[in-house]
Amino acid sequence: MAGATRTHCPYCSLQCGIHLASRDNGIPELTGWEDFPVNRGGLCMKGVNAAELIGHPERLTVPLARDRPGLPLRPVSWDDALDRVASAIKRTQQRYGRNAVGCFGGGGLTNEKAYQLGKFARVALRTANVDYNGRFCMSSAAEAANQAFGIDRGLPFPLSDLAAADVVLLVGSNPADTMPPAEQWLEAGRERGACHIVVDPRQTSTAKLAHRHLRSLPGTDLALANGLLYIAIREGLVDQDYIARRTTGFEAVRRAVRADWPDRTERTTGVSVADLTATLRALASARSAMILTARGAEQHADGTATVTAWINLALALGLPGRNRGSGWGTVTGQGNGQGGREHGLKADQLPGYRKLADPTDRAQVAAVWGIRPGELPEPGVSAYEMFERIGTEGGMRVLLLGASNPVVSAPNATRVAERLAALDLLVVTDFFLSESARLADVVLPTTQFAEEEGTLTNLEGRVLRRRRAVPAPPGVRTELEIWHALAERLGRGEHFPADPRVVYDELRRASAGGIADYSGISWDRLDAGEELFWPCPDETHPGTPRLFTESFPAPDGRARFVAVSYRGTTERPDDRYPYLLTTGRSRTHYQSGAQTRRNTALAAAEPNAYAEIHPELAAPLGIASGDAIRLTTRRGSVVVTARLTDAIRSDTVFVPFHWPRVNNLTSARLDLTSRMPEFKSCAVSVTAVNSRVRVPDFKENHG
Ligand SMILES: Nc1nc2c(c(=O)[nH]1)N[C@H]1C(S)=C(S)[C@@H](COP(=O)(O)OP(=O)(O)OC[C@H]3O[C@@H](n4cnc5c(=O)[nH]c(N)nc54)[C@H](O)[C@@H]3O)O[C@H]1N2
Ligand SMILES: Nc1nc2c(c(=O)[nH]1)N[C@H]1C(S)=C(S)[C@@H](COP(=O)(O)OP(=O)(O)OC[C@H]3O[C@@H](n4cnc5c(=O)[nH]c(N)nc54)[C@H](O)[C@@H]3O)O[C@H]1N2
Ligand code: SF4
Ligand SMILES: [Mo]
Repeated sequence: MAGATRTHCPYCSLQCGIHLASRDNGIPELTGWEDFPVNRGGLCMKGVNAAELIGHPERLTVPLARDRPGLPLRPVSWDDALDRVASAIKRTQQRYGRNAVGCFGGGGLTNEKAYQLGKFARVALRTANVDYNGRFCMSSAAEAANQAFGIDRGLPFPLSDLAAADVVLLVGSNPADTMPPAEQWLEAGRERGACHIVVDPRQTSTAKLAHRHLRSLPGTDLALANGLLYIAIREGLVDQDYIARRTTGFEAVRRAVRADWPDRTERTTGVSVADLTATLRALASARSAMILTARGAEQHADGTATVTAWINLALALGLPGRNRGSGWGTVTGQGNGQGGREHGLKADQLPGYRKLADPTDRAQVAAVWGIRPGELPEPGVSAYEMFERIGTEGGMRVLLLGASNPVVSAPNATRVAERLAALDLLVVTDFFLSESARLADVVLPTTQFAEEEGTLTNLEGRVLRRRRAVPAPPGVRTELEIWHALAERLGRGEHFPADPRVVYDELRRASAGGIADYSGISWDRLDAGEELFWPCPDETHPGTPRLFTESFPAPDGRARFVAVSYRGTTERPDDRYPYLLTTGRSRTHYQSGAQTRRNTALAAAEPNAYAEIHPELAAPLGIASGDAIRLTTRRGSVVVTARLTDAIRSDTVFVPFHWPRVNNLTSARLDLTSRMPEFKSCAVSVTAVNSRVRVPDFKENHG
């Protein structure tokens, strides 16, 4: 489209290409970018409607502050707002130490902003308390991939490889709803005769399109993967040659699964022996086969071990790096969920996927940052733990939060909201007054996608340019400008340039030689239309669309099997809480809903929170479709609308988390290594609600 700006959707990790063409009313026309190779013009309903975010009447355009707790937020000048924040930082750090001030970011931030926020925490604040919402998203898969392959890049191959896979096994992944334009690649495979298998307690849109649906019990994916590996070993279907040439550690895994015989796996997972055998044989006999995991498998207290079990199966079948259409991958979620975990926004990380605990990594990054390695803090605790420890010894008293809405999206959210309220100062940077921003003492209005320049890295590890199509409303500042202004007040302004291109070039230098090496990926190359996937170590390097074709990035070049066993960590149903609750997404809304609940079309399509329940579960309770029902767990309770469907297991309830209070239900049991919360399973009770009680409607849930 002539004269239109080529950029990307503000939402998920597919980062569909869009065109924004200016119009007289100031709201650009948004259309799919036909030549962009990921979506090829396709958009989902969230993307199609995203232009309404620009010029939205509820857009924040002036800083807000509360003069005392209990008083309302009122407009203040930028200087006033920034002075309040800077003096609280100084005062608090003097009195309680550096870690009393913390930062929390999000996977929607551009690479430049993710990098700069991580650096701001380490260099301007010198605090160990920094983490981000990717902890709630990708951390289990990242941990497992790092252990097995020595690298974590969501898909180690381009998305279009899905079309080349003869068999695709999707475990807890519902792309037909969560990434609809990606369906075209799966559809191309099915047209060629490929076989698709879905593991999900619900018969999702994705499962309906597949050839086989394994309706497993939530929280049992580890047992399922080990059970499939047992069958592969028993039937002599493991790839002995691949195991010998390309891996280490198989013997321990073979021993670990020796008791996972099929009828036992059937009892644990609810998947029949016939389905287990057919699934394994399909995977093992295909010329090319892919195993993809997503949040359904990963958001559990045993999420890391679960992903490890699926990677073990993929390795035993010789899939990673075998040919086009084979391998294991995790379907990254947020717009820059991938980049966010590479540039040092995570408590234990430095840019280039370096480790804060590693002396060499510290020295390298400190040199780029112009500080002594000893000035860098030690690794801090994970997202939920940071919230939990607010106000305690070593915990935060001042928090700078942006690009996340944890009051809605964090587990055990009542507790999180209570801890946030206990802060001396909460500073939220956003473009809408989200539920979390409403709790803030200072709110800083910032730019959104169509008003800013930068880069993001999509689920394939492809680096993309976000481009400015419209000017930001007067009074709004970019986050790079905000951090520059704050750093100046803290005496470290020269370390924090506000120009995204300058920040990006520093990011390239900081990542050079690291695992996620961006040094060869310049804005100029991207603007010239080059398709670049990291790692890309110099400006003549073509980038790396496919990893593992020759070797794995470990010192010995081999992938690692890691033995894991199913222990059943999920909160068990009992007499009081007789069902399993699982949570996830609807097609209509995005995440905490802060953006999509403000969209006219999307809010009208799905105005309020609902739960999917099976008619067999509903009938004895006297519940009909459309009734208000109360869901109660050991942590809290919420009223939602019942949607009866036989597409879900009759012992399981599903509720999307896009509305406030749903996460009052979920459990904050954390995975031992990744610290991922158990969003995807806990015990719940369901009761019919007196018909006078209404489900809170859109207006009340809104903002
Ligand atoms: N419409 C929409 N799209 C989105 C988002 C959004 O909020 N809305 N968010 C984006 C982000 S950040 C992410 S992370 C991705 C997530 O994308 P997905 O992982 O596809 O989404 P979820 O709905 O969280 O979970 C996927 C499926 O897991 C199933 N499930 C639940 N428990 C279990 C279990 O124990 N085992 C198995 N095998 N399956 C289980 C659920 O029924 C669900 O269908 O989506 C991205 N795209
Ligand atoms: N029960 C349950 N809970 C879950 C999940 C689940 O499956 N079940 N999934 C988890 C997952 S995978 C994720 S990723 C999280 C996501 O949950 P959140 O972290 O809450 O993500 P969003 O709703 O995208 O919040 C983004 C906020 O930042 C704002 N924002 C967007 N872009 C920017 C920016 O560039 N700068 C600034 N300053 N603000 C910006 C938006 O307006 C919005 O208020 O939820 C987790 N919570
Ligand atoms: S699939 Fe994701 S990136 Fe594509 S239009 Fe929808 S939300 Fe945007
Ligand atoms: Mo996510």
